[in-house]
Amino acid sequence: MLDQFIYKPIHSLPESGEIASKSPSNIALVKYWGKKPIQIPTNPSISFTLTNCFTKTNISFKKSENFSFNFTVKGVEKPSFVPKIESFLERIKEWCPYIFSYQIDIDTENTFPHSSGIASSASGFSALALAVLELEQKITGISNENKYLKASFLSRLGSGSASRSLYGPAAIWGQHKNIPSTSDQYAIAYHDLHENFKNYQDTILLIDKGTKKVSSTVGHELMHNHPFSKQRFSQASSNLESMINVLKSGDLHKFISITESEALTLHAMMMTSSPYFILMKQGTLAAIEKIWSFRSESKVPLSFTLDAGANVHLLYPLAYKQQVLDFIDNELIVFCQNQHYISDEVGSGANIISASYA
Ligand code: 2P0
Repeated sequence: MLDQFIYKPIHSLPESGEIASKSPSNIALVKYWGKKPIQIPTNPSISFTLTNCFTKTNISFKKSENFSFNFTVKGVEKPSFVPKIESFLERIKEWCPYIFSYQIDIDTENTFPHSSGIASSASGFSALALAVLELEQKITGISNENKYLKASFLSRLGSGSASRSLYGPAAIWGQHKNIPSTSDQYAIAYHDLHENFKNYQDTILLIDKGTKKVSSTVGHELMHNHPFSKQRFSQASSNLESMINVLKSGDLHKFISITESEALTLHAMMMTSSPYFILMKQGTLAAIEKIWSFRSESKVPLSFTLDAGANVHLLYPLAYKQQVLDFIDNELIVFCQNQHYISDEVGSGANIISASYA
């Protein structure tokens, strides 16, 4: 099944070059929570790809007898990120041996504030993987379709949710017996969106900007021997199927109920694991209650979802944007640290900004 990702050079390696890529973050509607080695999900997931929260990555490379890499964020060295990138490069070595013929400088930049509580691993690894695949395309002439598929496969080896960031407007990762072409190895694009979901909005309330209390690695591990894991994995599979029907039909009522149930279930899993965690803050709960009252009074189809943290993602159709922004300013902003929230919307995935070779 992975034969399609085997490296088959037909041209010689460029002496040097520079590639810039960008890739957005994504927000899961049906959540990935639990994995097996190496980065194989224990249930399938689907996410909306975002637009404004993205990582821009620049790689410049020069042929060298000895492989080395240097990692910077906006030109400043970040030693704390190096081990993760090192292990990523080690994992992709058998699939992309050519990178070890170079000395590589990787510089990266996020549009969302670092330590805003928004994970940069999804956008970061997918931007890096796509830049690497751009070089591979130069050497092998693979198709654009395979370039994105392999970039998704490599991204997964860096961070599971990163596999979904390559494509918009939505992406499915993880094998599902009733959904053709799905795979545990990589994500596939999902395009069949009803008009209601075109340009769907995601406004992110930054309730707690601190670093995550539970790393995703630890979080996924909590699903091993979890008393409810079996039920959870089968629930996620069935929610994915229902969600796809909803995305096609435009049933906003059902969208709200699946999305919110998924968010609360993710947190319920963490509250019932051993050890247990509560990642919501008081502001998270207060915001959820306000959202429910607002929805019931205004009939605006506003829903929320959560990542593995305290921040609240508000999801709603573009047509209600002003009404929701007024609601945020009047009632929700008090729960945001430094009154900070991020306005985002569904987007089209990762792309190459520039590439030059010598
Ligand atoms: C998701 N999350 O589906 C779920 C929902 C957070 C909550 O995937 O260990 O950073 O790098 O594979 O992808 C966050 O976990 O985990 C995540 P790794 P990742 O988006």
